[in-house]
Amino acid sequence: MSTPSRNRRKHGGTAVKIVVTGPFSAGKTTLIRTISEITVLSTEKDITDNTKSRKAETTVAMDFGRITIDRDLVLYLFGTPGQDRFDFMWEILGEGMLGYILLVDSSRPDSLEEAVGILAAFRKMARVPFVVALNRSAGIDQSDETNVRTALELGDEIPVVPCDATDRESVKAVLLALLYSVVDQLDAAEPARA
Ligand SMILES: Nc1nc2c(ncn2[C@@H]2O[C@H](COP(=O)(O)OP(=O)(O)OP(=O)(O)O)[C@@H](O)[C@H]2O)c(=O)[nH]1
Ligand SMILES: [Mg+2]
Repeated sequence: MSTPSRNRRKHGGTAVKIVVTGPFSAGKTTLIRTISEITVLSTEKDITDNTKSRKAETTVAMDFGRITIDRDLVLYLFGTPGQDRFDFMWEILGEGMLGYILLVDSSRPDSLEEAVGILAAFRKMARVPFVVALNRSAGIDQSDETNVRTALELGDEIPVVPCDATDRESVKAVLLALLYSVVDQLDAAEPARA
């Protein structure tokens, strides 16, 4: 990946790109709509194939939202399509990202299975920090988390966090977990001088 993940903006602040990816119907569009301060630009289209029984619309290109943290930092959120027939968008959307959220529907075992291939593609594409967010996770316990860690082959340094994509505070906590991971990686790369 050649594009720098942090871009200086005109007024001197920094804009960073964060990608929200994950399986079909995990809640990616919902998460971005919950937290974005601008109306999310979404590319939802009616579903016509056999996944129609699960939901009426799906993301075919991307979702785009924005969060201003303060005058020095703006986050741009890009949501990927979940259906693998649109997987060519992953690389396009991943270009220059600071980090990503892998959102999994923890109430559906097939969501975790789909997530394995998506994470493999993202890890191959970019060595940037990521967090795994377990949507609809009310009631999950330690053994569920262990199951996710095993299936996705996650090291201890990768946060696995609960998520309710419809709840602002919950989505904020997921984003913060990602931002802390970014800071940790920067600290590891550039240890503070004594
Ligand atoms: N109860 C509950 N419903 C949710 C949550 N997140 C998403 N949903 C619902 O689940 C369905 C799928 O959510 P989307 O946000 O469209 O999922 P997506 O990952 O963008 O789906 P694709 O773009 O098709 O891959 C929608 O009907 C949402 O309203 C959640 O945290 N809790
Ligand atoms: Mg979507």
